[in-house]
Amino acid sequence: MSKYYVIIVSLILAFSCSDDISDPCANVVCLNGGGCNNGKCACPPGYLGDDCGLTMQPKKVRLTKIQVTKFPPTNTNGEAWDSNDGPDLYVNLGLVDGFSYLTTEFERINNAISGQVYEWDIEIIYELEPVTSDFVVDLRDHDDTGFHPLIGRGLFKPYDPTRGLPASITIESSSGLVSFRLYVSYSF
Ligand SMILES: [Ca+2]
Ligand SMILES: [Ca+2]
Repeated sequence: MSKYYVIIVSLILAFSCSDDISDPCANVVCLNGGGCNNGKCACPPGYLGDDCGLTMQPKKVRLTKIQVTKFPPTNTNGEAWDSNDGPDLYVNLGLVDGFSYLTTEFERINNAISGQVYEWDIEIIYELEPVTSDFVVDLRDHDDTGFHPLIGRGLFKPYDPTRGLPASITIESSSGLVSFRLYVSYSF
């Protein structure tokens, strides 16, 4: 065997080796927390597509926390919710269809102050289904008279493909005076 043959074979091996070690993920971009594996994106739960840019419809959307981030100090007539102190907040949530509230009253927050944020951790397992249905969330002032004035009402869908899969859903009442933030988790 000539030494030239050995050199040529060595050069061929060197080039093919350099091809082998080139990174197949060098030009691959994976969205939404996906990782590249051998040139292909491996997507986290809920995401699919070549670059993990598509969201999957969740089977379940579970409510974990409700926040009221904004409410007005008075009703639309400019009157305080309660004459001597702040409103006694509670939240109801349910399907819009027939206003069949799925929740009983969450614990009441007495004498709330407009401008502060209030929140309710959801300790029971509470699933918002069907996930693409219209839901309503109401903020009311509990009164001993038994009539509980509506402070604000927001509408939302637990899953909206244009929104993707955020960890929290922000909802404004139609007046814009009341804002809710619903913290959710998804399963697929
Ligand atoms: Ca009160
Ligand atoms: Ca009250």
